[in-house]
This record gives sequence, structure tokens and C-alpha cells, in this order.
Amino acid sequence: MILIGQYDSPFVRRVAITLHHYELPFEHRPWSVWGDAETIAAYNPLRRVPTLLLEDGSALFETFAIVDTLDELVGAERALLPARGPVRRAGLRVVALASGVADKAVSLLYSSLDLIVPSATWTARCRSQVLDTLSLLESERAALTTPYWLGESLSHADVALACAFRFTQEALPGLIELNRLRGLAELAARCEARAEFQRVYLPLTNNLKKA
Ligand SMILES: N[C@@H](CCC(=O)N[C@@H](CS)C(=O)NCC(=O)O)C(=O)O
Repeated sequence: MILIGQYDSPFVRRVAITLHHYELPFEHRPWSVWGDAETIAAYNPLRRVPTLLLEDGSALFETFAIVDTLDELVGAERALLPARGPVRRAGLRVVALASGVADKAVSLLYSSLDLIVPSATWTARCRSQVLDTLSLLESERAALTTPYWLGESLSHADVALACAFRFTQEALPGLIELNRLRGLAELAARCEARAEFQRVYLPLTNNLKKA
């Protein structure tokens, strides 16, 4: 398999961490959605990352579809969420909220880099979406006592959340007040200390235009 995209993307990072966690071998093409857009277009006309090329030559896009395929490859016993039931739904809910935060943070980053020209209304809306969702997740996390969101072991909820959390802090410095998000910060730190997270990290730089 070949993973296309840079590790400063919270979505690419999530896929790479999942690949490492599952010990699935892959090659990495750290192509930029800006500088290498036309190279990416040969595999994905949306010119978006992550894009994952499978052994049969087919290309997968959208993090949820890629992760779903990786779960299928390793089988239900090793997958980072149960195949069905309430724990799966609880995990998917956190994944969706964390992915939404990452999505809005990416949009705000692009606008701060003058890659898009947003209205003040749109920017304020994105900021509220990021902050209110993190605040909701913080209050839900505060009610949990387990080391990871769904219990004793890592799940897709933790990977998605930790990737979104780190990216949001780097992409939007000053937006998040960490002392209001202590539970999320602690969970993210637990994830970031793990080997598969440490293997997959590229700091977001301001010369970027590369995410
Ligand atoms: N919903 C997509 C979001 C992926 C995404 O936003 N990727 C960014 C890089 S972080 C991208 O491809 N940006 C270029 C673009 O959207 O045109 C997913 O989950 O894979």
C-alpha cells in the first residue's frame, strides 16, 4: 500500500498511525496538496489527502473509508473499534466530532494563509464550531475514568481526537485555552507518548501551503 499526503495533516496522520498500530507495511509519498496537486490528481481528482493506494492499484479517499478498509484487513479481533453495538457507536461519535474539529481547523488554517478569503461571519462560525465541539468533548471526557476514551485500550476515537487536538493547537495558536481542556490534553498526551504516534509526526510550519 502507498499512503499519499504529509504528516502535518491530521487526517493523513490518523491513517498512518492506524497503519503502524496494525503493523501493516506501507510506503509513504509525502506529496503536498498544493505543490504536488497535479501528481495527486493522477490518483484522486479531488487532489485531497489522505489517499491510499491499495495493492490492486485502486485508490481510496476519505479517512473514514480508508480506516474502514484497514479494519477489514486486520479483522474484527484487532480492529480499533468493535464491529457493531453501542461501544462502536460511542467511538464513531467521538471520531466524527474530532474529525469535524480537524476539518474546521484546516479551513481556518487555509484562510490564515490567504489560500481562501473568508468572510468574518464564516471565520467566527468555524471558530465556534472548533471551540464548542472541543468543550463538549472535554465535558464528556471529564465523566470518564478510563485511560482511553472507550476503556483500557486505544481506539479510533483516541487516534482521531489526538490528531485533531495536536493539529488544532499548531494550526490555530492561541485559539485553544489548554487549561479549559485538561482532560483532552491528558488523553492526547497519553496517545502522543505511544510509539505509533511518535513515528508519525511532522510539525506544521508557516511556510506550509503544504498541508
Ligand atoms: N474529509 C477528508 C478531509 C481531508 C482533508 O481535509 N485533507 C486536506 C489536507 S489536511 C486536503 O486534502 N486539503 C486540500 C483540499 O481539500 O483541497 C478526510 O477525512 O479525508
